[in-house]
Amino acid sequence: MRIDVVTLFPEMFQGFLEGSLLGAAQAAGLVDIRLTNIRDFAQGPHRQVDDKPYGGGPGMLLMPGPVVECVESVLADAPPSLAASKPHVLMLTPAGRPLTQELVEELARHDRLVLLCGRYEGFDQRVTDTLKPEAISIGDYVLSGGEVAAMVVIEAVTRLIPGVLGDAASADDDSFSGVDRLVEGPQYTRPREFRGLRVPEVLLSGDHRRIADWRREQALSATQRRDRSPVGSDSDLP
Ligand code: JBB
Repeated sequence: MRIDVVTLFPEMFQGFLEGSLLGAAQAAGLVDIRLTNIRDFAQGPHRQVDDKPYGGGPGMLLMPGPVVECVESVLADAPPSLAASKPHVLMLTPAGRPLTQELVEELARHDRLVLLCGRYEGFDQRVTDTLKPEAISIGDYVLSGGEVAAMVVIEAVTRLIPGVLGDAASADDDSFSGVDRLVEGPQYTRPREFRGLRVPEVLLSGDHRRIADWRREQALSATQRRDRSPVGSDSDLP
Protein backbone atom coordinates (compact mmCIF):
# COMPACT_ATOMS: atom_id res chain seq x y z
CA MET A 1 0.00 0.00 0.00
CA ARG A 2 1.14 3.52 -0.79
CA ILE A 3 0.22 6.32 1.62
CA ASP A 4 0.92 9.98 0.87
CA VAL A 5 0.61 12.55 3.64
CA VAL A 6 0.07 16.17 2.65
CA THR A 7 0.96 18.45 5.58
CA LEU A 8 2.60 21.69 6.67
CA PHE A 9 4.54 19.74 9.32
CA PRO A 10 6.16 16.64 7.79
CA GLU A 11 8.74 16.57 10.62
CA MET A 12 5.95 15.56 13.04
CA PHE A 13 5.86 12.13 11.33
CA GLN A 14 9.55 11.29 11.45
CA GLY A 15 9.77 9.36 14.74
CA PHE A 16 6.41 7.74 14.13
CA LEU A 17 7.35 6.40 10.70
CA GLU A 18 10.79 5.21 11.78
CA GLY A 19 9.33 3.35 14.78
CA SER A 20 9.59 -0.41 14.94
CA LEU A 21 6.33 -1.56 13.35
CA LEU A 22 6.10 0.94 10.50
CA GLY A 23 9.86 1.11 10.01
CA ALA A 24 10.00 -2.67 9.50
CA ALA A 25 6.88 -2.69 7.31
CA GLN A 26 8.41 -0.07 5.04
CA ALA A 27 11.78 -1.84 4.92
CA ALA A 28 9.94 -5.04 3.94
CA GLY A 29 8.17 -3.17 1.11
CA LEU A 30 4.70 -3.79 2.58
CA VAL A 31 3.90 -0.10 2.74
CA ASP A 32 5.40 3.01 1.19
CA ILE A 33 4.64 6.19 3.16
CA ARG A 34 5.64 9.57 1.73
CA LEU A 35 5.40 13.10 3.07
CA THR A 36 4.81 16.21 1.00
CA ASN A 37 4.94 19.74 2.41
CA ILE A 38 2.10 22.07 1.36
CA ARG A 39 4.54 24.98 1.84
CA ASP A 40 6.50 23.76 -1.22
CA PHE A 41 3.47 24.70 -3.36
CA ALA A 42 3.06 28.21 -1.93
CA GLN A 43 3.75 31.27 -4.08
CA GLY A 44 5.62 34.50 -3.51
CA PRO A 45 8.55 35.50 -1.34
CA HIS A 46 6.60 34.70 1.85
CA ARG A 47 5.40 31.27 0.69
CA GLN A 48 2.01 32.07 2.20
CA VAL A 49 -0.35 29.14 2.81
CA ASP A 50 -2.98 30.76 5.05
CA ASP A 51 -5.16 33.86 4.99
CA LYS A 52 -8.02 35.56 6.87
CA PRO A 53 -11.58 34.29 6.35
CA TYR A 54 -13.82 36.40 4.10
CA GLY A 55 -16.71 37.77 6.15
CA GLY A 56 -14.50 38.04 9.21
CA GLY A 57 -13.95 35.76 12.14
CA PRO A 58 -11.07 34.52 14.20
CA GLY A 59 -7.98 32.78 12.93
CA MET A 60 -6.75 31.83 9.51
CA LEU A 61 -7.71 29.34 6.82
CA LEU A 62 -5.55 27.24 4.52
CA MET A 63 -5.60 28.82 1.05
CA PRO A 64 -6.95 26.61 -1.74
CA GLY A 65 -4.06 27.11 -4.21
CA PRO A 66 -1.16 25.55 -2.30
CA VAL A 67 -3.30 22.72 -0.89
CA VAL A 68 -4.94 21.71 -4.18
CA GLU A 69 -1.69 21.98 -6.15
CA CYS A 70 0.15 19.94 -3.54
CA VAL A 71 -2.44 17.13 -3.66
CA GLU A 72 -2.57 17.22 -7.48
CA SER A 73 1.21 16.92 -7.64
CA VAL A 74 1.08 13.91 -5.30
CA LEU A 75 -1.67 12.30 -7.40
CA ALA A 76 0.35 12.84 -10.59
CA ASP A 77 3.17 10.74 -9.16
CA ALA A 78 1.93 7.26 -10.01
CA PRO A 79 4.63 4.61 -10.42
CA PRO A 80 3.80 1.79 -12.92
CA SER A 81 2.91 -0.54 -10.03
CA LEU A 82 0.13 1.85 -8.97
CA ALA A 83 -0.96 3.12 -12.39
CA ALA A 84 -4.17 1.08 -12.25
CA SER A 85 -5.05 2.06 -8.66
CA LYS A 86 -7.31 5.03 -8.06
CA PRO A 87 -6.03 6.97 -5.03
CA HIS A 88 -8.49 7.50 -2.20
CA VAL A 89 -8.13 11.06 -0.88
CA LEU A 90 -8.94 11.62 2.80
CA MET A 91 -9.23 14.90 4.68
CA LEU A 92 -8.82 14.89 8.47
CA THR A 93 -11.46 17.22 9.89
CA PRO A 94 -13.76 17.37 12.92
CA ALA A 95 -16.71 17.48 10.49
CA GLY A 96 -15.76 14.11 9.00
CA ARG A 97 -17.15 10.58 9.20
CA PRO A 98 -16.20 9.04 12.55
CA LEU A 99 -13.26 6.63 12.34
CA THR A 100 -14.30 3.13 13.42
CA GLN A 101 -12.65 -0.24 12.87
CA GLU A 102 -15.22 -0.85 10.12
CA LEU A 103 -14.05 2.31 8.30
CA VAL A 104 -10.40 1.31 8.94
CA GLU A 105 -11.07 -2.07 7.26
CA GLU A 106 -12.65 -0.25 4.32
CA LEU A 107 -9.63 2.07 3.99
CA ALA A 108 -7.24 -0.89 4.17
CA ARG A 109 -8.76 -2.29 0.94
CA HIS A 110 -7.37 0.65 -1.08
CA ASP A 111 -3.96 0.36 -2.75
CA ARG A 112 -3.32 4.05 -2.38
CA LEU A 113 -4.40 6.61 0.25
CA VAL A 114 -3.70 10.34 0.31
CA LEU A 115 -4.12 11.96 3.74
CA LEU A 116 -4.69 15.70 3.75
CA CYS A 117 -3.83 17.36 7.08
CA GLY A 118 -5.21 20.79 7.93
CA ARG A 119 -4.03 23.44 10.38
CA TYR A 120 -5.40 26.76 11.69
CA GLU A 121 -9.20 27.01 11.55
CA GLY A 122 -9.44 24.63 8.59
CA PHE A 123 -9.56 24.62 4.80
CA ASP A 124 -11.07 27.04 2.30
CA GLN A 125 -14.27 25.30 1.10
CA ARG A 126 -12.89 25.14 -2.46
CA VAL A 127 -10.32 22.55 -1.35
CA THR A 128 -13.25 20.24 -0.61
CA ASP A 129 -15.18 21.31 -3.72
CA THR A 130 -12.17 20.61 -5.96
CA LEU A 131 -10.68 17.45 -4.48
CA LYS A 132 -13.89 15.90 -3.08
CA PRO A 133 -11.99 14.06 -0.36
CA GLU A 134 -13.59 11.65 2.08
CA ALA A 135 -13.74 13.66 5.33
CA ILE A 136 -12.73 11.66 8.42
CA SER A 137 -12.74 12.55 12.13
CA ILE A 138 -10.95 10.54 14.82
CA GLY A 139 -13.26 11.88 17.54
CA ASP A 140 -15.08 14.83 19.02
CA TYR A 141 -12.31 16.84 20.63
CA VAL A 142 -10.20 19.74 19.42
CA LEU A 143 -6.81 19.18 17.79
CA SER A 144 -4.50 21.88 16.47
CA GLY A 145 -4.08 20.09 13.15
CA GLY A 146 -4.80 16.91 11.24
CA GLU A 147 -1.31 15.39 11.66
CA VAL A 148 -1.95 13.38 14.82
CA ALA A 149 -5.27 12.22 13.35
CA ALA A 150 -3.44 11.11 10.18
CA MET A 151 -1.01 9.08 12.30
CA VAL A 152 -3.97 7.37 13.97
CA VAL A 153 -5.38 6.45 10.54
CA ILE A 154 -1.98 5.21 9.31
CA GLU A 155 -1.41 3.05 12.40
CA ALA A 156 -4.90 1.54 12.35
CA VAL A 157 -4.84 0.84 8.59
CA THR A 158 -1.28 -0.45 8.18
CA ARG A 159 -1.60 -3.04 10.98
CA LEU A 160 -4.30 -4.71 8.86
CA ILE A 161 -1.91 -5.19 5.92
CA PRO A 162 -0.87 -8.87 5.84
CA GLY A 163 2.67 -9.24 7.20
CA VAL A 164 2.80 -5.92 9.08
CA LEU A 165 2.05 -7.54 12.45
CA GLY A 166 4.36 -10.41 13.48
CA ASP A 167 3.42 -13.92 12.29
CA ALA A 168 2.09 -14.92 15.73
CA ALA A 169 -0.08 -11.84 16.17
CA SER A 170 -3.44 -11.75 14.46
CA ALA A 171 -5.52 -8.63 13.95
CA ASP A 172 -8.80 -10.56 14.11
CA ASP A 173 -8.50 -11.26 17.86
CA ASP A 174 -8.31 -7.57 18.69
CA SER A 175 -11.03 -5.38 20.09
CA PHE A 176 -13.67 -4.26 17.51
CA SER A 177 -12.49 -6.89 15.01
CA GLY A 178 -15.16 -9.59 15.25
CA VAL A 179 -18.49 -9.44 13.41
CA ASP A 180 -20.09 -8.04 16.58
CA ARG A 181 -17.34 -5.44 17.23
CA LEU A 182 -16.81 -6.27 20.91
CA VAL A 183 -13.96 -4.91 23.01
CA GLU A 184 -11.74 -7.50 24.66
CA GLY A 185 -12.41 -8.50 28.25
CA PRO A 186 -9.78 -8.88 30.98
CA GLN A 187 -6.58 -10.82 30.29
CA TYR A 188 -4.01 -12.27 32.68
CA THR A 189 -0.40 -13.39 32.62
CA ARG A 190 1.92 -14.65 35.38
CA PRO A 191 1.97 -14.62 38.35
CA ARG A 192 -1.16 -16.64 39.27
CA GLU A 193 -1.60 -14.36 42.28
CA PHE A 194 -0.66 -10.67 42.52
CA ARG A 195 -1.29 -8.80 45.79
CA GLY A 196 -4.05 -11.24 46.65
CA LEU A 197 -5.69 -10.93 43.21
CA ARG A 198 -5.98 -14.37 41.58
CA VAL A 199 -6.22 -15.28 37.92
CA PRO A 200 -9.79 -16.57 37.30
CA GLU A 201 -9.83 -20.35 37.74
CA VAL A 202 -11.41 -20.95 34.33
CA LEU A 203 -8.29 -19.64 32.56
CA LEU A 204 -6.15 -22.27 34.34
CA SER A 205 -8.63 -25.10 33.66
CA GLY A 206 -7.35 -26.13 30.22
CA ASP A 207 -11.01 -26.44 29.16
CA HIS A 208 -10.92 -24.51 25.86
CA ARG A 209 -14.70 -24.49 25.42
CA ARG A 210 -15.25 -23.03 28.91
CA ILE A 211 -12.45 -20.49 28.34
CA ALA A 212 -13.94 -19.36 25.03
CA ASP A 213 -17.43 -19.04 26.62
CA TRP A 214 -16.01 -17.06 29.57
CA ARG A 215 -14.09 -14.71 27.27
CA ARG A 216 -17.17 -14.12 25.15
CA GLU A 217 -19.22 -13.27 28.25
CA GLN A 218 -16.49 -10.91 29.54
CA ALA A 219 -16.24 -9.22 26.15
CA LEU A 220 -20.01 -8.67 26.08
CA SER A 221 -19.96 -7.12 29.60
CA ALA A 222 -16.96 -4.93 28.81
CA THR A 223 -18.67 -3.72 25.64
CA GLN A 224 -21.93 -2.97 27.46
CA ARG A 225 -20.08 -1.10 30.21
CA ARG A 226 -18.51 1.05 27.53
CA ASP A 227 -22.01 1.96 26.29
CA ARG A 228 -21.36 0.75 22.79
CA SER A 229 -23.54 -2.26 23.38
CA PRO A 230 -24.55 -4.13 20.21
CA VAL A 231 -26.95 -6.19 22.37
CA GLY A 232 -29.10 -5.36 25.37
CA SER A 233 -29.65 -1.84 26.65
CA ASP A 234 -28.16 0.67 29.10
CA SER A 235 -30.82 -0.18 31.68
CA ASP A 236 -29.05 -3.27 33.00
CA LEU A 237 -25.68 -1.55 33.57
CA PRO A 238 -24.22 -1.28 37.10
C1 JBB B 1 -7.78 19.68 12.30
C2 JBB B 1 -8.80 18.68 14.04
C3 JBB B 1 -10.33 22.56 11.59
O1 JBB B 1 -12.47 23.34 13.16
C4 JBB B 1 -12.74 22.96 12.04
C5 JBB B 1 -11.63 22.46 11.14
C6 JBB B 1 -11.91 21.88 9.92
C7 JBB B 1 -10.88 21.35 9.16
C8 JBB B 1 -9.58 21.44 9.62
C9 JBB B 1 -9.32 22.06 10.82
C10 JBB B 1 -7.94 22.24 11.30
S1 JBB B 1 -7.01 20.85 11.27
S2 JBB B 1 -8.03 18.12 11.78
C11 JBB B 1 -8.76 17.66 13.21
C12 JBB B 1 -8.23 19.85 13.55
O2 JBB B 1 -13.87 22.93 11.61
